[in-house]
Amino acid sequence: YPYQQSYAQRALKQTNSTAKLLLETMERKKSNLAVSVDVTKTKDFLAIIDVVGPFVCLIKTHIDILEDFKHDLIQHLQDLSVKHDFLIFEDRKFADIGNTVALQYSSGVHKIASWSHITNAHPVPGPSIIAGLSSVGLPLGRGLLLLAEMSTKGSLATGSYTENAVRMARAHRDFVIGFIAQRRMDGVGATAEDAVEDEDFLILTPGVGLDTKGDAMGQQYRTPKEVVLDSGCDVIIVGRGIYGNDPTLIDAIAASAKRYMAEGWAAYLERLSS
Ligand code: 5BU
Repeated sequence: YPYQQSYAQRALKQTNSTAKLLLETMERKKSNLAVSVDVTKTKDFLAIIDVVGPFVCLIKTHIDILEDFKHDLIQHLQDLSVKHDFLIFEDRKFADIGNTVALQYSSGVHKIASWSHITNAHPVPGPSIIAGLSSVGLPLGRGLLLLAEMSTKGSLATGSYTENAVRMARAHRDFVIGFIAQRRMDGVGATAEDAVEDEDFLILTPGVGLDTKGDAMGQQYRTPKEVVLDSGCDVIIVGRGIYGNDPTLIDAIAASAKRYMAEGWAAYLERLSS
């Protein structure tokens, strides 16, 4: 299966330039770690990114969480992305009609498409959401992930919903590079006519933690080994497992990022040799 090949080999076959760049970056930095920087102050946000930067392939943002957002923050974020060689993923979870999501993606306060290599969308509106987002993102060379599954207890994104999400992605491979999911999606929901032998969707997986099993609001954690080795996912997304609840403990944050990077990469190497 393609996912048992190295990230470098898989990069060669990607047609979307962002998917290619992410896989190349993972190989170059020997990291399948994405850090989700969910803090409310710009100062903490940039300090965490600067300290975890060397250990990640990707930084995931919820830009609307920042209470002191000013647009010059974007330039700082982009400078850090160049300095430390990582991509940016705004976890926006678009979920509206094509026309509205195109405006939300291109415009407003945050102008997400202008700086975020990757964003994501709920498949709930149907294929028109991909048409709307790709009208903005494709000319910029961006990539989209569909939310095929979620990490939370009681998630409704299961069964035929997940299968239909994969079918939607399969029909839009120029822009949809993969999924937010908890396992591999290659071949899911395919019929005999679909040529899926070489299918290779990127799987980015939140709900990763080494020290706890969940939080008080339905989040569920698995270890990097469960996610990468047992479930075949490509990128581990870690938030509070790395910065806990004190975003100012910079040395501890660097140490945990290093630890998750090592665990994620070891699980990947074990998958390659299995
Ligand atoms: P945590 O601190 O590692 O629990 O943060 C997880 C992040 O991933 C957080 O930003 C969520 O919004 C995001 N997330 C998730 O946890 N589970 C999902 O299924 C999806 C996103 Br989609």
